[in-house]
Amino acid sequence: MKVALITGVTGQDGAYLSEFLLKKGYTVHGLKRRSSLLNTDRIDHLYEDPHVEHQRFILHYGDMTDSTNLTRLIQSIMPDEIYNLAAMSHVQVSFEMPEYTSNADGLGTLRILEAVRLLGLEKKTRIYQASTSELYGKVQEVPQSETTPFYPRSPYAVAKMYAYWITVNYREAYGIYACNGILFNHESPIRGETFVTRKITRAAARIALGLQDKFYIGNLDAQRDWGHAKDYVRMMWMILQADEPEDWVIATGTTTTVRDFIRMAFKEVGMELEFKGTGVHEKAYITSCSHPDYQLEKGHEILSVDPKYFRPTEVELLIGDATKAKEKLGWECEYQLPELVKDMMKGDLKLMRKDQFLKDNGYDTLNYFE
Ligand code: NDP
Ligand code: GDR
Repeated sequence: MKVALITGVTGQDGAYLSEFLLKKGYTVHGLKRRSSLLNTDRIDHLYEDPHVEHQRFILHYGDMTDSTNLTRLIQSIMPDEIYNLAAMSHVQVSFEMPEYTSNADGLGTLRILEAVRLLGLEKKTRIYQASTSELYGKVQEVPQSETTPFYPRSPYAVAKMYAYWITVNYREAYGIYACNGILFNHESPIRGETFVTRKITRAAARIALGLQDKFYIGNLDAQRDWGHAKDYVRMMWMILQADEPEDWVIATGTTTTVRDFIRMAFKEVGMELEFKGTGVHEKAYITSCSHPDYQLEKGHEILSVDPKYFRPTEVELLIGDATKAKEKLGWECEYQLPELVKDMMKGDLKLMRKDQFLKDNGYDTLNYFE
C-alpha cells in the first residue's frame, strides 16, 4: 500500500485529501504546526490512537520554514507521494506578512524538493505542488489555461510563482516527478472563515437565525471561478497517477461576482436582496422572506461595504479552462456553484443553530477570567 505525506493536513484541502487517500487504502502522514490551542478540528474524525497497531493516519509536528525538520520527516516516512498543501494561504494577509509568506509558501516548496533530492528519492517520491489561479492575477486572457501568462498581484501570488517555477525546474533538472495543480478557488463547509464565501455563508446563517444584524464586505465586483474542494482533492491524486509529470489547470469554467454569491446564499434561507448605492456606499437590503423559519423585516440592512477589505492590488476576474485535465485525465466536477452554496449554507445553519442553543441556554458567555 502507498504512503503519502500531506503538508497542511489541518487545512481545508488537507482534511478532504486525507479522507480521500485513507479511503483508497493509503497510509497518510500529516504535517501539523504546533499551536497553543488545538488546530485539528477538521481532521479529528480521522484521528487514530497512536497506541493501536497498523495506524494509517499519523500526525507529525513540523513547519515549512524548518528544513531540518522537513528533511528528517521525509527521511523517516519515505513517502511515495508528497502533497505540498501547507501555505499562508490568505491573499489579503500576505500584504501584511510578505516576508513570512515568501518563506513558507515559496522557500517552503524548495525545502521539500531539496529534501527529496538530497535523500536520493528522485525516482521514488512524486510531488504535488498546490499552485493557484492567483498566478494569473491581472487579466491577460480569459479563460485562463496552462498557457496563459502569469501576472501575480500579491506577495502570496509572487511566492506561489516561485514555488511553481522551482517545481518545474526540479522536474527538468533532476527528473523528479513533480507537478503543479493550478487550482482555481475551491470552497466547502470547512473553508476558513475569513475567505469570502465562508464569511458570506456564516453571516447569512447568523442573520437568518437572528444571531447577527449585518456584516461588512470588500470588493463586490470581484469575479471568481468557485468549485467544491471535494472535487479538487480528487484531482490532486489523479495528477500524481498520470504517466508523465505535467502542470494542470483545475476549474469549473464558470465565474460569478461576490455580489451574486451573496444573493445565492441568502436565497437558501428564502431571502431576496436589493443592492443600492455604488462603491464604498453600496449596501444590501432584504426585499422579501419566503421561508417560514427565517423571517426578517423587509428593508432590513444586511450588508455594507467596508474599504478595509479592499486589497492594495486586486485580482478582478478569474475563470479557468480545465480542458486539458478533462481530456487527458477524465476529470469532471460533481458540484456546480448552486450545489456548493447549498452545501455551505447547510453546514453553517447547523453550526449556528448550535450557537443559538448555547445562547438560549446561557452557555455562550463562559468567562474563564471571572
Ligand atoms: P488553508 O489555509 O485551509 O490550509 C493551509 C494549511 O497550511 C493549514 O494546515 C496550515 O496550518 C498550514 N500551514 C500554514 N503555514 C504553515 C507553515 N509555515 N508550516 C506548516 N504548515 C503551515 O488552505 P487550503 O486548504 O484552502 O489550501 C491548500 C493549499 O492550496 C494552499 O497552499 C493554498 O495556497 C493552495 N490553494 C488553495 C486554493 C483554494 O481555493 N482553497 C486554490 C489554489 C491553491 P494551520 O491549520 O496550523 O494554520
Ligand atoms: P482569494 O479568496 O483571494 O481569491 O484567494 P478570498 O475568498 O479571500 O477573496 C475572493 C475575492 O473576494 C473579494 N472580497 C473579499 N475577500 C475576503 N477574504 N473578505 C472580504 O470581506 C471580501 N470582500 C470581497 C476579494 O477581494 C477577492 O477578490 C483564495 C485563497 O484560497 C488562495 O489561497 C487561493 O490561491 C485562491 O483562492 C485561488
